[in-house]
Amino acid sequence: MIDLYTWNTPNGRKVSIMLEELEVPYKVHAINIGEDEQFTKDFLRISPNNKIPAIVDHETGVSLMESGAILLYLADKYGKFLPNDAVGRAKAWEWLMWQMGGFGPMLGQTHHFAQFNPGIAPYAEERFLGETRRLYGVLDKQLEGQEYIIGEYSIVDMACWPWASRYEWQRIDLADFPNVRAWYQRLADRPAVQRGYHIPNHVNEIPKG
Ligand SMILES: N[C@@H](CCC(=O)N[C@@H](CS)C(=O)NCC(=O)O)C(=O)O
Repeated sequence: MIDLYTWNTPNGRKVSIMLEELEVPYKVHAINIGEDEQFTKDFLRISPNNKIPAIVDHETGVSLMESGAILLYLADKYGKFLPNDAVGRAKAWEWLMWQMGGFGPMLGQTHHFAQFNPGIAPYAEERFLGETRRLYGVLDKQLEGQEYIIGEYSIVDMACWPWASRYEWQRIDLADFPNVRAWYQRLADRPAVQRGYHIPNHVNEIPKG
């Protein structure tokens, strides 16, 4: 059994989507980051950086933070959603690193400055809205002529999609990025993505794109 510590955010949803895709049993522990539950002593023992998501896999005894590391661990453990060959795996790592270093942190800053605190820091708003738009352009180009980010459906799609599902907060019209829009809707149609999106709570419908 795997314990999943999470909240309804893009980083949390990456892991609940993966666990739903894998169809393995797991127990959800809601960590309400709006109520600072990520700072409790008990949670700190599991997630030393005080952030969700985190897992404890009781079968192997491992406790993990960082969504990218968790996705790689689960993909390796169950032998799914990651290519087997060296080049295929390198492409997966490349785009997973792109998500973890760009299409996540930059979009998160856009949420803070443009969605939650508009007008307070115009430079930051302009910078992160611009960077967000640029990153959508990069993703659109990568998806040209293929259904999934590295060709086959993988943890990379699961890592990027929850961030794209906040396109409204990022002032992105997916119509401007047709390949991203088709990919976004393709994933939104997957039952596992739909189930994973609503973990730990159902807070809103999945944006249609
Ligand atoms: N690099 C980390 C980032 C995790 C992260 O930023 N989690 C957010 C929610 S999406 C969080 O726990 N925020 C609470 C806080 O910053 O105090 C990952 O990918 O797991």
